Order: sequence, then C-alpha cells, then structure tokens
Amino acid sequence: MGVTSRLTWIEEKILEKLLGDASLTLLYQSSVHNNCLLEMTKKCSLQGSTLTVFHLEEDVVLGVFMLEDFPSSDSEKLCNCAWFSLKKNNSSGISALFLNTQVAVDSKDQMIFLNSGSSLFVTPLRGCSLVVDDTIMKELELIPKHKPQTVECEIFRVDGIKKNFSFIKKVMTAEQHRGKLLSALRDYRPYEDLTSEVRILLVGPVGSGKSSFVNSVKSAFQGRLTRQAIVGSEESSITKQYRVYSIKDGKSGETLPFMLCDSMGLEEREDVGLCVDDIPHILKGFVPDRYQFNPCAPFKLKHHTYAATPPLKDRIHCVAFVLDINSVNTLSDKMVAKLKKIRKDVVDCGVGHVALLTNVKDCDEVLDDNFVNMTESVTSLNEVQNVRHMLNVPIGNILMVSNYASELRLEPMKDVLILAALRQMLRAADDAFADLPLQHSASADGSFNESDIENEGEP
Ligand SMILES: Nc1nc2c(ncn2[C@@H]2O[C@H](COP(=O)(O)OP(=O)(O)OP(=O)(O)O)[C@@H](O)[C@H]2O)c(=O)[nH]1
Ligand SMILES: [Mg+2]
Repeated sequence: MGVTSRLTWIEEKILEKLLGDASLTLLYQSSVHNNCLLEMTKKCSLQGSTLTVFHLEEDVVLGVFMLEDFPSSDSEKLCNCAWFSLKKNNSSGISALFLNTQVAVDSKDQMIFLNSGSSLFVTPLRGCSLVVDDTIMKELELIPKHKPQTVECEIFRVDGIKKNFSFIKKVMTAEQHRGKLLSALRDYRPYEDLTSEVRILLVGPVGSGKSSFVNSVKSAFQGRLTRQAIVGSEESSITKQYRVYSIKDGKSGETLPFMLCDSMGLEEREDVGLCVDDIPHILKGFVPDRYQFNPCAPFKLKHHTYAATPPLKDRIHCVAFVLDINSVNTLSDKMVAKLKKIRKDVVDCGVGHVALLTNVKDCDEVLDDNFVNMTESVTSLNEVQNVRHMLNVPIGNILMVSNYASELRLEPMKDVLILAALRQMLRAADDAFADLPLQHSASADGSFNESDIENEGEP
C-alpha cells in the first residue's frame, strides 16, 4: 500500500538534513494502519535506525530518532534517542535533546520511553494524549498549556547515516545552531541604526581564501552552494578588482544589511599584489565597486569622479585579516610587515578588526559542545597564538572557517563556523560604531570631517 507522509517535502528535507543527510522511508502511519501495535512493530522493528514523528496539534512536529532497532512487540530495550521539536512554517525553530533511554512497547498498546525507571514519554497508540515529562517539554520548547494531542504518528526508516551517536548529536546540534545563527543574522541591525549597512573588508595574502569566504557566506544564506566571486590558485592574485558584494537571504529574498568587500591579494614584493597605500582610501569609502587595482600606483582620488566626503555607510566598518591557517607560521617578514602596516591604518581609522583563519580541517573540533566558544585545544594552537601576537587581536576575534571549495553540498558544521565568524565581524563593527566620535554618530549616514580627507586630492 502506498502511504504518503503528512510531512511536506520541505519538512522532510529539513529532517533529513537534521540527521546528517539521511534519507527517510515511511514505514508506518497510525491512521492508515489503524493504530495497530502489532502492525507497527512488524513494520518497524529490524529496520535499523528509525525516526518516529508525532504530528501534534498547533502545527508542531515532535520527533524521536532511535539509533538502534525499533523494539519488537511487548519488549524493552536501551536506545540512544535524539528528541526534537519542529514548528511548522519556521524552518529555524528546531529544539533538540539527546538521551539514552529505555524504549518499550508494552502489552497495553503504549510506547514508553524511560530514564532510570521513570517514564519520560508515553504514547498510547489508541488514544490521543501524549504524556511528556516536564523537562522534555521545556527542553523542546513545547508550551505545556495542556497535554499534547497527537493528530498522527508516523515512523520512518533512516538510511545513509553514520551509526555513531556522538556524530549524529553533533550534526543535530550544528543544524540547530545554524538555524539560530541564521535568524540572529537575519534580524541584525547596525549599532543604533547609525548606518543602513555594515561593510566588512577582507584583506590577506594571495590565495588565503578571501573570495571563497564571500562565496561561503552567500551559500550559507542561500541554502545552496553559490560561486559568484571568482576563486582559484595562482601565483598572483585572482581578484583584480575591488568588489563590494551584497548578501541576499535565500528565505525572504531580502538583501541583508551587511556587505563583504573583496580585495586583491597581498604579495611580499612591493610592486605586485594589493598596494598597501590603497587601504586608507578603501577604509574611508573612496574606492568604488569594481575599481581595478594597480599594484604599481596607489588609488588617487579624483574629485570629479568620486564623492569627496563619502557617507558613513560607504566606509569600511570592520576589517577581516584573512590567513590560511596552514601558512600562518611561515609568513615572510615582509608579509608580516605589510599586515602590521594595514592593521595600524585600520586602528588609526577607528575601524573594528578580526582575524579569519581559513582552511581549517576539523571543523567539529573548533567549537565546544554548545557551539559558543572555541575549544581550548584550538585556542592553544601555535597558529592561533602567532596570529594573536602578530595582529594584536584578542582570542575572541580570531575566527576559524573551512570555506566551501570543492564540496557538492552545504555542511552544517561549516555553515556554523562561517555564520559565527560573520556574526563576530558584525560585533567588531558594532564595537567600533560605539566608539565613534560624537559628530560622526550624530550625522549617521552623513559626511566626514574635512580631516578625514586631508592629503587627498588630484595627483
Ligand atoms: N579546502 C579549502 N580550500 C580553500 C579554502 N579557502 C580557499 N580555498 C581554496 O584556496 C584557493 C584560493 O582561494 P581564493 O578564495 O581564490 O583566495 P583569495 O584570497 O581570494 O585569493 P586571491 O584573490 O588570488 O588573492 C582556491 O582554490 C580555493 O578553493 C578553505 O577554507 N578550505
Ligand atoms: Mg580573491
């Protein structure tokens, strides 16, 4: 009999992603199989990992992933369970909880989950009311207004996952965290609305992953891989033009209030790569999008072409020093001198700054279990300490990512690092806004002081 799930296609995809790119096959549906316990255990036990989904009233889906085989009729077994709730029409609203529980299907037609002898969750297959422990209700952000009523119970076989519960835990937590980061970034507004958008400048040696970071951020917001910025590996910089990229939210289609500004790669030699003297002009907002960098001659301000006093929104508000983690320890003295010179300009201009380390191998080791702080093993890395001293950036502003390079699909852990890095860049920009001299903050999108443009004029 062909059974169709009550989950929408999108909900099914969200759940498949939540389990680390699994595929779901519907085995049992309570309304179709007449809430029959025998039918349920016959269809679901010995199928490997399963996902039991309770469709509750008020458009809430409550799910239990069981790594081990579904219990057979009138039996009890120990199972690694991951619980989650998903609010329909809100793809980012996933709450999850991981427990090692006894799962039993008893002779009273009930499925029971027990922890240390006390029942956490009871679902009478022939009634409608679930009995859910208060702690679970709280953790899963279910409002205990009244007992949750099941509209339907569906059980899926889960294929294509790693049979490793700690991995599944990590993926599910990452998915959950990704949703939270995305919603926080979608709601982001620049400090005290001083400007309508925040501009983040990416600078760093040739091939360090600046343009790849632009593509990675765009991909994370689009929900699919995008490659607008040209990337590649060559001796000299692939990026030849100054580019200002806006970021679109794939969900709402809206343009978000932050932009990434990509620059030419730095090289050791003086007459190749990004000209360090261009930096103050970029920081102050004089350099237009698509400006063709000239390694031999710094940018010259032409009054008839460019605004003499760019508004605050055209200025750079945060600089990210992009460095490949594998080459941090072998940067030449000349490169370090260039980076330090740029850092001095950045500080002189009152602009926030962070370091972004790319090419990180073990993404799931960077952040702690709560995805909030970097793990101690990461902060004590030689590379991290070197960057801290070289650029004088606090540990909290040393960010790590693994850009999308040759992947075929998005990965939750990568997205988490990319989005967390972006959020920290915006925080650094906000700190700089908070520190702006009063006349700047008062004129929001207005002009700078004359002092901002002194020494600039026709060549
Ligand atoms: N595996 C991996 N590859 C990366 C990462 N970041 C960049 N790459 C690769 O490194 C190469 C250079 O990346 P780009 O993004 O072009 O570097 P860039 O800093 O923009 O380089 P220029 O514009 O030439 O200065 C490309 O082949 C990328 O695919 C990363 O985090 N992980
Ligand atoms: Mg580039």
